Amino acid sequence: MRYLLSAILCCAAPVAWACTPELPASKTPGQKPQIVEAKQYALAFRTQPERIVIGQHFAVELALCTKEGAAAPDSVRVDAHMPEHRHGMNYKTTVTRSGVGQYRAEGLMFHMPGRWEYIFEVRASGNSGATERITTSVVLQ
Ligand SMILES: [Cu+2]
Repeated sequence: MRYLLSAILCCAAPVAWACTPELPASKTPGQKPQIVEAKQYALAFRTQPERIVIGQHFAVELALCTKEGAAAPDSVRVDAHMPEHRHGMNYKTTVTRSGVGQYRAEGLMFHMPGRWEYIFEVRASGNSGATERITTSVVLQ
C-alpha cells in the first residue's frame, strides 16, 4: 500500500501542472510549432510563412494553454525587438483571436539581420488583469 501511494505521488504531480497548447495544423506541411513554457501558460507558435525573410511581413499563429491555478488568457499582444540594438520593429502588430486560446498576429517585420526577441504579453481574464510576458528569440542571418 505504501509502495503504491508513493508511486502515485511521484507521477501524478507533473501531469497536473503541465498542459499542451493546441495549434491547428499548419498550411505548410511538416512545420512544427515552437513551444515556450512560461509560469502560467504554455505557448506554441509558428510563423507564416515558415521562413522569415528580412524586410518582408509575416504572421505568427499561436496557441496558449493555461496551467493549473492560473487564469485563462483574455488577450495577447505580440511584439518583437532587438535587445542588442535597443530597437523594436517599425510596425505594430494586430492580433485576432481565432479560437479558444488561439490567436493570429499580423504585420510583423524584421528589417535587419541579427537576434530578434519575440514578446508575447498575455493578459489574464478576470479582475486581476495580470499579465505574463513570454519571450523567446531567433537569429536571422
Ligand atoms: Cu537591429
